[in-house]
Amino acid sequence: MSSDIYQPPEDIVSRTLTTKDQYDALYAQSVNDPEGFWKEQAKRIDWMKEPTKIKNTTFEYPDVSIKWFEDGELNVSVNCIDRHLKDRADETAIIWEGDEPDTDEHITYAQLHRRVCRFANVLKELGVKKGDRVTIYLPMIPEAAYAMLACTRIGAVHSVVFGGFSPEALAGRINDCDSAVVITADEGRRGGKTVPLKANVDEALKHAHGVEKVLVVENTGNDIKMKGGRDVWWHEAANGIDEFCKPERMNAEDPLFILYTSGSTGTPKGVLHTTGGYLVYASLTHEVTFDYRQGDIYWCTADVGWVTGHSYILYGPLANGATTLMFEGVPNYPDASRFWQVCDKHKVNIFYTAPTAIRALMGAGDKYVEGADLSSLRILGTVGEPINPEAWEWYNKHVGRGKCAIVDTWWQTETGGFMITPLPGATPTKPGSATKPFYGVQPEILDQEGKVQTETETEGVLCIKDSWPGQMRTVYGDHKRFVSTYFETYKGYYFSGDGCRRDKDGYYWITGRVDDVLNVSGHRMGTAEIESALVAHDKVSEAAVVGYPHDVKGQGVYCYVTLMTGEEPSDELKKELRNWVRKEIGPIASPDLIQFAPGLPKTRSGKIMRRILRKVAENDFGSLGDTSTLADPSVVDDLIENRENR
Ligand code: 6R9
Repeated sequence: MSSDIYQPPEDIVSRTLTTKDQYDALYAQSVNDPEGFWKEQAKRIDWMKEPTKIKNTTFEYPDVSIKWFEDGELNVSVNCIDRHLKDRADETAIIWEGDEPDTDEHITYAQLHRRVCRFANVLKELGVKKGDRVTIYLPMIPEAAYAMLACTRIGAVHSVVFGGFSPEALAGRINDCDSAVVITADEGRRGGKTVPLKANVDEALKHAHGVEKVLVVENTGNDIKMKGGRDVWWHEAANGIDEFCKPERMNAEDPLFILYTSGSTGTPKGVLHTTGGYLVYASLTHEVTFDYRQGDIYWCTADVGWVTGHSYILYGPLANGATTLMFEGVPNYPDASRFWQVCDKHKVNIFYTAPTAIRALMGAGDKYVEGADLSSLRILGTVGEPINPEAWEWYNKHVGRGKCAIVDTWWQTETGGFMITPLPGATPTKPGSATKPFYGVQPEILDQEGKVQTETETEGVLCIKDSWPGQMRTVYGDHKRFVSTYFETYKGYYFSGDGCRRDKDGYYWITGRVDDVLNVSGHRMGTAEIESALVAHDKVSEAAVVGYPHDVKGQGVYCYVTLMTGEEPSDELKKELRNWVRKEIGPIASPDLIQFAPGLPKTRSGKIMRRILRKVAENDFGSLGDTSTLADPSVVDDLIENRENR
């Protein structure tokens, strides 16, 4: 734990939205009088019908129910676009920066309005109605934003699937939410390579039978196959279509989007967010945590396929009338100076990225960042995993040049927006700590038995005591799973799945997942998903997957694989299995290390003892703990002897 404390930079304090005193007062109000606090905050968005009921929530097991602003009516696209037209029609809503350094586009709010309306009208022509689910499998091009906003315009529920997911993963997500329409592009571009998105959709649709229409955006222009009657080119469908689309009146609790995320068991869960509470929360957290000022150029480097892209590329910033930068490329293409060149090119004021990117760029050498000016930067954010103090210090010194505020924002797909984070002008920071709770958020640390830890300085699992408006409402189609995943183990609390330490100053330090979820380069994946991909290979009889510390990715994927009788271990087969997992799930789940193990450590009841597998993967043999309950303790020696070396 780093003991350094950094005071908010003078320049920021002198003109901040939120001073320390204001934070203290508002935080106190937000937890003492949530009704009053959120009634006031709800005014930041435009309602077609103002809510009179503010909060109606209970974490009481098993009757968990979460409703915010439940009699309010609104439309998200109106809040993100139309309401800015009066004053800011010709200001830039989206700066798009392409994969190649010489490609970019500025899209004004007026243009965004026309394009989203046209997109919405095309969806209507394809038969999409309020409440229908639409799967979006697009690269980071402006059409991804148009498609998402178009869904909100007509009340359709989008499910964005990250373009790096495989056809199999895509098919599972299409089927789970019953999408009849998929929006994709011919191909994507990333780091100078193309991604065969349409071909992946074709492959996925062999296993997803409910899809009637595929809307295809022409992006690279390379040849692809179009299936008659099913596939429709966006530019053909949009030809001559009306440039106005009347926004649908939505209830605050109508579903807004589904986003699939990994848990410790089974298939990914469809996290469902609803309309009113989510938008209030995304817009408030964006403004306050980034100390956002009208006119700022704001860049979040995430992909819209993740929640960070939803809340902090699209909905939060656009609801606030910001200029949001959307980047198609990757941090190290053409070289490791790309991020910094983009910051200089567009005079970015607020920059938000992931620790894994910071570590990778730090590893590439200081010369890439030293050549950049970066004087426009004021606020730097990080998200996705705990940031190690070395990376924090490097970010502060080399990117922030010691004059920026750093906000380490802890939150989850499930929380919709920031939960624990510093505020730039209010919170002294400590490298590696997400610091203090956001308004309305009451973190509690519980021990394994579920006892709330009352001392300030403590460690345990991180739970949240009461609801906040951005909270997910259910797992799509499986409310029981929602209740059992988040509210069963620690009754009366939302259980985050993260471990956490609180220091003597009341600062929170997230220590990582306490369940079987890996965080590889800030991407969440369940060990169970990778295991089921491995055992689906016909040479594999059994597999167990754990994480191990990785310098750049945070965690790496370590796979123990038992082969079918008669199969010979080989480097060739390792390669085959690696490619297999990439094909089954996607490149982000690619195994880093594969160890062939004749047997896995199991209890007599047949449960794999992951604790031991983790220790071996971590190279920590000294503390294997009690192995006497194993059915065959000798397998452990074999595991240690044949450990994969990094
Ligand atoms: C937004 C997002 C959520 C998990 C979460 C935690 C980890 C995210 C973090 C962090 C430490 C931070 N996490 N931000 N850990 N410090 N600032 O990443 O959502 O993909 O659902 O992942 O990521 O473990 O539980 P999601």
